[in-house]
Amino acid sequence: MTLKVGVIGTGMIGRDHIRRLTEVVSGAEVVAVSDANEVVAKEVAAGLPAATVHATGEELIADDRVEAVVVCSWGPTHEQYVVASIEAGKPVFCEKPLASTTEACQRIMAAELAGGRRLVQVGFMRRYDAPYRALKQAIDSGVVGAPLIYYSGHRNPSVPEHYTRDMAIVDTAVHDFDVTRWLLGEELTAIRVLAGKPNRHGGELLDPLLMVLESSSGVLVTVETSVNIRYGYDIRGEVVGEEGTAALADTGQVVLRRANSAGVAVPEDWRERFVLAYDVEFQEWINEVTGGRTLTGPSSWDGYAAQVVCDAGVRSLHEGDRVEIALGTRPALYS
Ligand code: NAD
Ligand code: ISE
Repeated sequence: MTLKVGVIGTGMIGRDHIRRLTEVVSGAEVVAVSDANEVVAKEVAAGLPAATVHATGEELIADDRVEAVVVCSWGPTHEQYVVASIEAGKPVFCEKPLASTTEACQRIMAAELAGGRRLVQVGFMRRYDAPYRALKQAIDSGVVGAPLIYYSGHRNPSVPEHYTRDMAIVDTAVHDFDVTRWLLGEELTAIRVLAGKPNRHGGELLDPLLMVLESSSGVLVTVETSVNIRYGYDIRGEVVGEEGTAALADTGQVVLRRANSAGVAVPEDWRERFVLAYDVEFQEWINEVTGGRTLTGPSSWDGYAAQVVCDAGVRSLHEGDRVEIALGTRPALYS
């Protein structure tokens, strides 16, 4: 069976996911696209065999040919499309963040819970990345003992013009919050955000940021965001356990030794670093949707939990204090 997909938002990641759905993974066909910028949507559709261009995302969701929706528009627009997809009874893969406020995430969960079945998956692709899966396996196997500290480093060489102060938390560190919850199998309960000496390439941004979080069993988590670090896109992760440590391996294939140093190639951006994770993420989603199976990827609850941590982080950044995080009870649909 081929899953007929409609893609809303044909910007950078929308186009990359369309390439993935058409040329890399099996079992899917892109039959409709839509973007607030119709010129861009038409350009993308011209490269596809049979894709209709819709003037609005809502029109695309209502299209009878569209069996599942992929949302790749800007974060603040996610809620309207995810809720409309749920109301139409169509599975929806939504790029992160699930929505840009805690309340919007709660409205999405309320709509999904009213239907009684999981229809939403959030694009937290790190869960599909081979080094992260190996790290989780190491933690779960107990080889390093009980985790005590987790360090998550998130470095971008530069960020676009529209990137604001809070985006280091809500757009960038949101990945670290999700992957930490997943690696530790625990919720995060408090956050404190610290800004120190700024990177001169960062302009008005507070960059880098160091966040100190606590998990429900007391694991200390540090998240570093450095979004103007120039040398490349670099993702770090290390768990310190009672009996040892486990760290993500560098992704380069070739270790270069020159000028008294040894090193591996550093990727340019997230597309290169996580290319295989995005592929696996989509293949598993397509297999589950076409097989009529319960979704197992990041849920609305995961999107909500990451957003609650983001909101607390932004408060901590603005007020300079430690902020407690409270999620409430997890509905059975997401257990
Ligand atoms: P982008 O600016 O390149 O593309 C976004 C597109 O959405 C633009 O073409 C814009 O015209 C369109 N758009 C804006 N409002 C719209 C609306 N109301 N309806 C339809 N289209 C609309 O941005 P991007 O980098 O592709 O990011 C898009 C989303 O993907 C964001 O939520 C971002 O956080 C996420 N993202 C995730 C990853 C990841 O690693 N998982 C990486 C990059 C981006
Ligand atoms: C971008 O939106 C992503 O999701 C990337 O994975 C992340 O590294 C980057 O900081 C974000 O801006």
